[in-house]
Amino acid sequence: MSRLIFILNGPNLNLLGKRQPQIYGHETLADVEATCRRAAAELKLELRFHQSNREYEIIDWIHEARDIAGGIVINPGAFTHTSVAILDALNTFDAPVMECHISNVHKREAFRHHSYVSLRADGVIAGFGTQGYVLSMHRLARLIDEKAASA
Ligand code: CA2
Repeated sequence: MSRLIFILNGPNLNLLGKRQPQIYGHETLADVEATCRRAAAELKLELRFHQSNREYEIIDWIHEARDIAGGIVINPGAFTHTSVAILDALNTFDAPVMECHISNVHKREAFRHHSYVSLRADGVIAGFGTQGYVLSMHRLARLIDEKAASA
């Protein structure tokens, strides 16, 4: 099982730390990436970290991950609630998928309560702030370790 994981971020997450800190906190996406890279080193994972405002780019990264990655952490942003295409792409990926939201989407508007991605995700985390990314990585590392041990 590959120890390479992809962390994929959807639209507007490039603005993290620059707007709406009351919802998304003060850390920038670069801060989150640095934290994830430190966690990856501790967990002996290799990491590819991406963000895009374009649905097709996220789909292309999921396709790229299909042949090489042991797991995906995805915060699809607003595509969570709209994108059958991202769900379809994730359904072609065989290794574990963690869906991660910085805010507690269930405490927010009703349209955020439904997630297409949750139909595929092996785990979902919401409302843990940016710490949710590292928690998702720990879960992926555990699943990768367990799979390796049982092989
Ligand atoms: O809580 C999350 O992580 C979300 O996936 C974030 C999405 C939102 O549409 C989802 O419902 C929940 C929005 C990302 C927007 O990120 C911004 C960050 C800073 C300033 C403005 C937007």
